[in-house]
Amino acid sequence: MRKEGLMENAKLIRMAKPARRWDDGLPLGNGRLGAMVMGRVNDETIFINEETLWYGPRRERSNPNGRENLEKIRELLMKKQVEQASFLAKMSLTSLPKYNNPYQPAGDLRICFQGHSKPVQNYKRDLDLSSAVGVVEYDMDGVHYKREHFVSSRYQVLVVRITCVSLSGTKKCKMTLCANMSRKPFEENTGKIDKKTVGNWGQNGVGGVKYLTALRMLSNGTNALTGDFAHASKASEAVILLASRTDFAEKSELGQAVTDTLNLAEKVGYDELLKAHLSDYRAMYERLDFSIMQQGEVWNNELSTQQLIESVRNDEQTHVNQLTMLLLYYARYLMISCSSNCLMPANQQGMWNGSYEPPWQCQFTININVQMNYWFVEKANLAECHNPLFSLLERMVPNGQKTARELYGAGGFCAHHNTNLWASTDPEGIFSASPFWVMGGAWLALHMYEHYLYTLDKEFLHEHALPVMREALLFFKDYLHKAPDGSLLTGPCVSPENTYLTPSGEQGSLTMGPAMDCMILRQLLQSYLSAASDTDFSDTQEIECFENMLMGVPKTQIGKDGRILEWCEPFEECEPGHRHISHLYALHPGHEITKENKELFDAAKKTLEYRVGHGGGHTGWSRAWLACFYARLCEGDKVLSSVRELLKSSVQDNLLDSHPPFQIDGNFGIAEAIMESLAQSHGGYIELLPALPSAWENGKLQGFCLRGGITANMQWENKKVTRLLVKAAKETCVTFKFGDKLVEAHLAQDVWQEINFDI
Ligand code: FUC
Repeated sequence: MRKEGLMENAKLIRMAKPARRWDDGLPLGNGRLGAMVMGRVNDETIFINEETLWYGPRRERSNPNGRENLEKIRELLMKKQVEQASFLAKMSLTSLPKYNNPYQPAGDLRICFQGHSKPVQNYKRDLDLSSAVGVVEYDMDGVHYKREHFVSSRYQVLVVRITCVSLSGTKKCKMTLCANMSRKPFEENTGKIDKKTVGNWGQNGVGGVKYLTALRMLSNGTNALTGDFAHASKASEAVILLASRTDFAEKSELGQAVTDTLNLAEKVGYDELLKAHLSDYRAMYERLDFSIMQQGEVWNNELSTQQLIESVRNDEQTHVNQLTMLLLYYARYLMISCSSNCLMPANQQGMWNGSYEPPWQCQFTININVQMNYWFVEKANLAECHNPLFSLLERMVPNGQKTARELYGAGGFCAHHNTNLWASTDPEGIFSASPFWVMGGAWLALHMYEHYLYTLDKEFLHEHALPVMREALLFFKDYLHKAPDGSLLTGPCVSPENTYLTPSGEQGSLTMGPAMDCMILRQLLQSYLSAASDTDFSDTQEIECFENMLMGVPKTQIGKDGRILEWCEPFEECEPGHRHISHLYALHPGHEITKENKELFDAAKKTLEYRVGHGGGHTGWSRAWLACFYARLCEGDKVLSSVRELLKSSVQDNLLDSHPPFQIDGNFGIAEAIMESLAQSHGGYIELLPALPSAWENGKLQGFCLRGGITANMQWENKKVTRLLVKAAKETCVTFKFGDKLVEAHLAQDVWQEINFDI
């Protein structure tokens, strides 16, 4: 049974022509296997990704001279000799070698049709978000051609069904087509794998993962293999099944694993593959329903997504609400497609990558980007999509213990600003404003705590969250530097990835105790202490040590001009409109700065105004973060302006976020901003419609989650909550807030209950 309202209008990403670049494609995926569909008429290319296919081997990269130079670098920084400190840090703290190897494509699936070059009419390339099926359709020479694509999670295959029917009903139509895999320019082996299967295989660099991608073509015509092609002749229906694996996590022999997968998919057949896909996908996708359509507005599936976006660029209002809804639906679709039932979390491009030398190696950047990917997942009722991030984090812990020991002589674990398939925790790169930053592990550990706050899953708290949080804190116990005034400082460190000017005109990024570090550390300490003090994770002595640490972490400072200080001194930014706004961490995603704390709240507002006034938000993800800040500042119309700006300047025609180039964090970050405008639960109570833009005056949000184990259905009219139904995972007392009204409610476990604001 469908939930009311969900299927009224299919939610489509609609393209009117084939893609020109790989990232103009339709992204499909099941977390492990990704496909980007170009939709070309004759020479079709579908870019294939396997989430563990990275280049090169696992490497140990710690700088052997880090530890011996650490105190010297700190001394120089404390004496404000920034240039000398940076010079020494560059040589002694950066890794050997410097860069992570890239995440790379599994290859291109090519599909070619014989005699298929006549003019085309009625071309459409649609991604239906409510079914996770991508469709390419067109007419040629009196025949209607249709290709349906989806990636099955249950059966681990990409399925492409190609059909043709005569438009007049008179003519019998048949296709002759072939398919193969290639991997230009890194082709190692291609050919037959068994009598119905072809593919490509190899090892991705010396010591790298071994991979195998294989496909079969099944049709109602004649099927055969020639060279490294599978082909079908005289068919009116053909189904391509494709599977891909690496030996990173595969226990059985690759050929066997892939053949078994294809055998099973072939045996169950197309109908079962589709049925299972729809049922698995919809079980997650349909948990949430969102609408902000105003009276008289209609969902428009006639226009392409590009035309809808173009209307916003022309300053029209007509389709802004539809696109806002699409942004949230799309973010949920993308998250399910790249981060469910899999090993690796969403990387910079989710899991889609058509390049062997992708931007920033398409890795996991953990000084904002990966965290941004996951901000919205709990509230968007996709908690399990967080799991791949947690398993990567747990694999980072032993590596980070080694990094902590070798580079800083400290216990516990730490991670720097990038990680990869092998859960690397070393500093990455040499650009002075990014690698020297030890907060990656601590920030990610807070994601585990957030997961607990949303789910109240005590087992997860005890088995996963607290152990990782404790390891992160043990690092700081040894690593923090005691300044002469007794405060405990991180450092050498940076405020990601900004640079300052010293009063003497020197440029620097290396520093001690920047605001963001203090904010993350304070939140981690407070969270750990509130959850662990009555368990046996830490003995009294350790708890006392963490409590002392909490007192020593510098408080957030406000400068003379009323802005929050980004560094421990009132330095001027070299780039006042810098894309990172790290010193507002405590406003969002942190929750130290709330409207109850007026001084900091006002300072946060000023900080933001200054950044925006100097051109801030020029990358997609930065724009999305601005929108999140505005939601926390309860400025709904500015959230909407940020959504508009994102649509105007930072999305591609297929609505994928653009840095530029394509980077997925903005898609996920804007979903967080939309959800935070509608409900917030970080301040110890639940606030409804805290930042509602005027243009969203009526709407509904059904099936969203809040901290405290709460699921809720909300409707509003004329900007007033008209219906609120909530259910708690555990019996609890909660305060709900709407405007000035407060309602205290006692919620029984697992019972839907109505909350009435008497408006
Ligand atoms: C951080 C950002 C860049 C980019 C990269 C992947 O380094 O500063 O803008 O998003 O990550």
